[in-house]
Amino acid sequence: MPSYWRHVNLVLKESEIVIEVLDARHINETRNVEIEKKIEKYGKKILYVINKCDLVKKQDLEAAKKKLKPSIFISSKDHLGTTMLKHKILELSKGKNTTVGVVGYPNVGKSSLINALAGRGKARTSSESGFTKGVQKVRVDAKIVVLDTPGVFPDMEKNTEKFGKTGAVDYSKIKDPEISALKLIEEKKEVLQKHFDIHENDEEEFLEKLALKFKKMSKGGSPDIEAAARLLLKAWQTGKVKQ
Ligand SMILES: Nc1nc2c(ncn2[C@@H]2O[C@H](COP(=O)(O)OP(=O)(O)OP(=O)(O)O)[C@@H](O)[C@H]2O)c(=O)[nH]1
Ligand SMILES: [Mg+2]
Repeated sequence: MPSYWRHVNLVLKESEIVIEVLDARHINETRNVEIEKKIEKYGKKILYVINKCDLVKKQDLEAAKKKLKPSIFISSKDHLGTTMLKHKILELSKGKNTTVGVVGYPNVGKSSLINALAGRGKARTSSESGFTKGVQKVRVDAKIVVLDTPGVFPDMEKNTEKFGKTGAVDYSKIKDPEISALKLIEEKKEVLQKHFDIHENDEEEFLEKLALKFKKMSKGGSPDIEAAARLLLKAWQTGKVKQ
């Protein structure tokens, strides 16, 4: 078992409440069924926290609100929803001292959420996925201690398409970035067309036009599709594209 998983297992055992952080742009895709099963097995209370809400339209979140219970919507970046989150934790702990584990896919904003709760930079964050390596303990309130964990995805999962879209694998490191870039264009076409001001419906043509627009050319003088794909994933992963 990779050492990251060992950290996560330890945190699941130590915590009374477990927050699963999800990316508002990819709520279902960033759910980790393996972790959710373990939370249930250990009899811990789960709280879904949907982060990066500043990047999506409010109406897109309504369906998730009904499906995921209990859930809270926040933006760690804009410090929105964090007071509500603290109240929710205290409601679940019935006002007692409590330890809260924070788990989720790489790069969903676990460390940022902890900082937003603490009101200052206690947990280290980075736009690079896989940044948190071990467990960090942060007191965010007189009654609440939070445990940060490294991001993990299910062991069984080897899904390049999804890793690029969700930022689980960094845009600079991902192999075959075209695979996830093409999928992302298919799924978020209008948003990306608007963001890059490229009004092209065909996904491959879109990447070509993107390469031309940003002067990403390969040695032979043709559009460098791989470079364009990385550029697109970078903009998406670093939250430059608003929906
Ligand atoms: N737009 C936006 N970006 C956010 C938000 N929360 C976090 N981010 C950004 O997402 C990136 C990842 O944040 P981290 O807090 O390091 O994520 P993490 O889940 O701890 O990542 P790992 O430790 O690598 O698993 C950083 O670039 C953050 O600035 C948010 O609410 N809105
Ligand atoms: Mg982290």
